Amino acid sequence: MKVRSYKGHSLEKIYGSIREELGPEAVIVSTQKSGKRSLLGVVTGTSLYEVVAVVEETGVKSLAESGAARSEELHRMALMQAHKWQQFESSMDDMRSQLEKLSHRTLTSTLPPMQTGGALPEYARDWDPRFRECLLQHCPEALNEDGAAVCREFLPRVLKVTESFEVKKKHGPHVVVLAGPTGAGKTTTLAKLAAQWGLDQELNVGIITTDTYRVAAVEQIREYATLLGIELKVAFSAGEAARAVEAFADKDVILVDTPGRSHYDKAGITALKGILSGMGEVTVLMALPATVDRRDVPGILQHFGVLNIDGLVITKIDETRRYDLLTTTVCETDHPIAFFTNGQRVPQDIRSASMADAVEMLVPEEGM
Ligand SMILES: Nc1nc2c(ncn2[C@@H]2O[C@H](COP(=O)(O)OP(=O)(O)OP(=O)(O)O)[C@@H](O)[C@H]2O)c(=O)[nH]1
Ligand SMILES: [Mg+2]
Repeated sequence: MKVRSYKGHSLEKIYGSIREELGPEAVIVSTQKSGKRSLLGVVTGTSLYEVVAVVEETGVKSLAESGAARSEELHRMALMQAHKWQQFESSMDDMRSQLEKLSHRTLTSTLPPMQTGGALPEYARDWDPRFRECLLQHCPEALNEDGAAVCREFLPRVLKVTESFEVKKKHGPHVVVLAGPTGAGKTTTLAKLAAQWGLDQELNVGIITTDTYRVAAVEQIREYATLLGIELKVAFSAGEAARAVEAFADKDVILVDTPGRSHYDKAGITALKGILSGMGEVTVLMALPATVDRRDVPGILQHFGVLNIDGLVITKIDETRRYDLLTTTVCETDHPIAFFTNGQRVPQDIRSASMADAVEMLVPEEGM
């Protein structure tokens, strides 16, 4: 393992040097800021930063595991598990694609001509065909050219939202994990929830980050934690994650950040599952950007499904006006939408998912 210390006046330049010299796997261990202090203790003049970064020289291993042999054995076991899991997943993939083809054929063969013609109302044109089929069977008027009002009335029977996500404190802290694709908004959402629960509801909140893969990921969440005055623990392994949860036994709620993963990165998602397995009972919320192509939603939900998702957070709803992906999420999963996020501002750009919002997103009132 390489450990390097960097000094400079600009964090951006320091991170650049770390990235250049140690590569993207480097992990920031500490950042210290110093400067001349006036008599009243106020830092004056230009700040000087000292950043310590480490990187494994061969593969990624736990930083905190002290016994090298134990660490190697664990690493070897993890690789074997990942390999077995990949074999299992690829046979499942084959089965899934066969089933998808079959169900697609069955559905499209039963669709009446109206479904493929131009007579559908604007709002339903890009909806998941399975969703339209459901409407056609249970409330066909909802797909008439002037069916918006009927459709708005029917949608609450099929959409699933939490309305109000409750923090449960029955047997120790409620552990809430944010998982999902890269850049989906996990860390930002976590900071919004931490602020809402910690500041507005005055709950005792702790944050654990397991995202030790990217340079600056730990720094990003550390900044939020510091700003919010919330304790943060960094977990590099399943063992550390378990110990961090134990150490936060006095908290009402523990928010856990995870590294972003492409849904095709099965090994990465499996490794994440391993880390979470040490945390006991957890509620996993999956961040899914509203901007995602709805045709990618089945793959994302299937691959992240190994984490036992409990609910969805639809992020970035401010970045699009098309919410067809909601029709696919309903066809793919029973998990309710717990939150919508609608901007980059922490903490205000988040709200509990309401049925009224979900209906409005699919059939906007002005479209009537
Ligand atoms: N417009 C908009 N931007 C958002 C929203 N939520 C997050 N973002 C932005 O999306 C970008 C990525 O957000 P992060 O919270 O870092 O995403 P992440 O899922 O933690 O990313 P990784 O950890 O790299 O996988 C940042 O620029 C956020 O400000 C949202 O609701 N709306
Ligand atoms: Mg993040």
